[in-house]
Amino acid sequence: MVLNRPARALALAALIMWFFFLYTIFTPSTPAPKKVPAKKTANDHLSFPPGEDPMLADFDEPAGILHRTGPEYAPDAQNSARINATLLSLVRNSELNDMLRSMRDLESTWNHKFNYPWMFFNDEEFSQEFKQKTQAETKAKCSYHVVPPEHWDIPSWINEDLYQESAKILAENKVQYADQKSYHQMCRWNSGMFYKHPALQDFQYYWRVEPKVHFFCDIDYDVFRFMRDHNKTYGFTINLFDDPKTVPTLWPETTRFMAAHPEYIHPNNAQGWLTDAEHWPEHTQDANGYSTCHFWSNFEIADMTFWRSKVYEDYFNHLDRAGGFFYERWGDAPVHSVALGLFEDKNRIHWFRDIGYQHIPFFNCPKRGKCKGCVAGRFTDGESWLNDNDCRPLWFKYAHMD
Ligand SMILES: Nc1nc2c(ncn2[C@@H]2O[C@H](COP(=O)(O)OP(=O)(O)O)[C@@H](O)[C@H]2O)c(=O)[nH]1
Ligand SMILES: [Mg+2]
Repeated sequence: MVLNRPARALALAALIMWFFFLYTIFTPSTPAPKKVPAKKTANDHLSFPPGEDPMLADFDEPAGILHRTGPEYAPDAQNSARINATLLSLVRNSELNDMLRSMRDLESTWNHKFNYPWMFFNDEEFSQEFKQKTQAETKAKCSYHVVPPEHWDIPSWINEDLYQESAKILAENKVQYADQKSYHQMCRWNSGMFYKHPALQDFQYYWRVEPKVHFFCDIDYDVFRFMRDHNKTYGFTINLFDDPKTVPTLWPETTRFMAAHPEYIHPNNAQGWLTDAEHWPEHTQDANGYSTCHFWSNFEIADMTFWRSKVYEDYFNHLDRAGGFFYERWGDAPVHSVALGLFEDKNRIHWFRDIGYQHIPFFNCPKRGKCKGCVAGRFTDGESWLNDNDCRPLWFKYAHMD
């Protein structure tokens, strides 16, 4: 059949409209999630596709109003601009020198401008030397607190024989710190106890600081006011995969809890990040459904209102009764992260990409003029397989980069 020119044009237009119709019907209305390269081998070190590492993009400070230093941030300011927030550190007397190093970095990059207080916690009394030398590092007020035994001691329902037996098996499986009782106690305290300390009752926000960490970049705004002004619950720098052998029943216990309390799950949660089985399938399988992705909690800037909520209290009590802080080696990082990923609005979690940070062996090192001492984009200075532990691509896929 031969068509004349107007008929051909008409047929062509109809064909184009038909394809357009098919395209609109079959294209999903929400954009496809960003592709994350699946990990295929243990030597696959590619965390981000080439050119997509956000740490190699220029970034200075978060957008919006930021509060700068001024007389109202002087240590003894009458009408202080500080909010009810503190720097917080659980530390041993024996770690004094490492604590001083952390303080020096944080004071010089940030706190000498804002003078937030330092609060030190310990399961025993701090020595005079510890008190004198830490106070000498800052113009801000330091205070020293002993953790009450009821927050630190191993709970009565933990069976000592079973703990010993489990610790032996974990140690045989090369789980780090498994046979160090105090490490389990520390993880439990950081998970569900620290914010109950009487000295913290009037505080809402904290910045957790460990001994022997580094801060590389000048931060010129009040990060606590940033948290409050932007309605943030939790701020992190590094997002990691965990060793599944430390948490084999954390996810099964969590699913049991969720089944009993479906109402606790936030509609805008980050469950996909917690359950991704594509990026590192063996890990998710070994951890019985948990990707093991977690915010690395040796750095935390957070609002304790979340930890003090009934939702989190119920969750922590459920986990505590299940015994995994002792029979396994549940860390406060996965516990905090699972709770945040399920029960909090993921938009209330903030990546502090501008804060250059290191806790051996990992870094968060941005490309900013205000950083010195770290290499932009470097994730680890340890062996190259450690790069596999970078879980940020998953957080960005299932949540966001803000
Ligand atoms: N006071 C006290 N602090 C502890 C104890 N165990 C760990 N910590 C602190 O808890 C934090 C984490 O411990 P760390 O040894 O750094 O563990 P890692 O970062 O997982 O290797 C650090 O701030 C330690 O100082 C303890 O038994 N007593
Ligand atoms: Mg540490």
